[in-house]
Amino acid sequence: MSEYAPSPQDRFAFGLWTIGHPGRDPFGDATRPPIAPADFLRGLADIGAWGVSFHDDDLMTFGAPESQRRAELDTFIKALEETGIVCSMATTNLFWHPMFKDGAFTSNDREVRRLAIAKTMRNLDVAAELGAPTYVFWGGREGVESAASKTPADALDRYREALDFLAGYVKDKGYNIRFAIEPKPNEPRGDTFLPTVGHALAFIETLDNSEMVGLNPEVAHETMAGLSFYQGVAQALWQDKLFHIDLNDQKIGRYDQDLRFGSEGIKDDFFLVRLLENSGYDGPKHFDARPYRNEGADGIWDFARGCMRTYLMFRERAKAFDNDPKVKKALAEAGVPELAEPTVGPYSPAAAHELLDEQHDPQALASRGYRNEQLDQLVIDHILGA
Ligand code: GCO
Ligand code: MN
Ligand code: MN
Repeated sequence: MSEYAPSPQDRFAFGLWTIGHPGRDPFGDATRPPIAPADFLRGLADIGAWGVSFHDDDLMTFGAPESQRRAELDTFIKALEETGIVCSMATTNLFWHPMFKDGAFTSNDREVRRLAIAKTMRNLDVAAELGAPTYVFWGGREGVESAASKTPADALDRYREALDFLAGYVKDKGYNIRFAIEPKPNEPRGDTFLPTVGHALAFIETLDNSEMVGLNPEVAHETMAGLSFYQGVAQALWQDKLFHIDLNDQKIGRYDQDLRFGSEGIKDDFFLVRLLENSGYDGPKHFDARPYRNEGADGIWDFARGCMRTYLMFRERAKAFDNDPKVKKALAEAGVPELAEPTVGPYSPAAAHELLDEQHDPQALASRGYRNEQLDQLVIDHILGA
């Protein structure tokens, strides 16, 4: 057990809304009492976690007088200092209050849109004070049920306008903060704008300060859409856009489940951990998951320890996989290193001539075997510890 004990170097982080989730769902009320933010930090320190993230409303009561909000923040800052837990990410709650029912940055009501931007600016100040390097934008209510209710191009214009304005604010204030967009296909809206990693990557390129904006992809969200999270994260890394990550788990085709990391899609999770570990990604490993609704006061910490333990087991298995001579041989037989070789290099007339002069034997090429069955069996052998 102890060999999978997390340490702060592992950079495991949890959102204030995760472990302490009271178990409320659309069909039933809370099953557990909430945890005060300062107690939450002490719990995180006890289990060897490193970081914490928060929505403005998790920390400071929405609509309360400024003096009360400041006192709530100060209590949190004191607990951060006492526990050594790092504030690794901040975000805005733009989905809970009924005024956001038609969206926030993309609400049809201009006053709601202006309020949403101002609410984000105020929490960017808090994020800067707490030293959070990443600010997440999850478009909870940015979407539609009725396609007739918003012109998609106008909604995307308003989304972009908000992010451009907020990036301007961060630069103007001299804050050391980058933005990370968190795509999700649906829930709570019928259709959400920027539904997948691919949509978000393309959108980012249209922003004024695109270098400041990357992604916060989440296991559950790509999986809900039936996509491979591993492939999405790999492309985000390839484009230098993996700024943050939300780890949890999810069955394909279900409602948003937020399951303990590594509890469902074991094969994709194995490849994900291998990818993160081999890529040099040094951001937080942030768990955005919640304990089963039938857990009590002890069970919620079993859940949190389980997320980290499984990550560390995958890390160990991935290392063993990469060091196994049988795997190296199978990778070579599958041609994996060959794909890293350039195909034709940059264009030149000489290279084009050379290519056209080449003789190829389609029959011989077609008869090659790639031995993927043996390779994939080795993956399974390693995951199952054979
Ligand atoms: C969800 C999302 C949220 C966001 C959070 C931070 O499906 O509800 O994953 O948990 O990650 O609001 O932006
Ligand atoms: Mn989610
Ligand atoms: Mn999330």
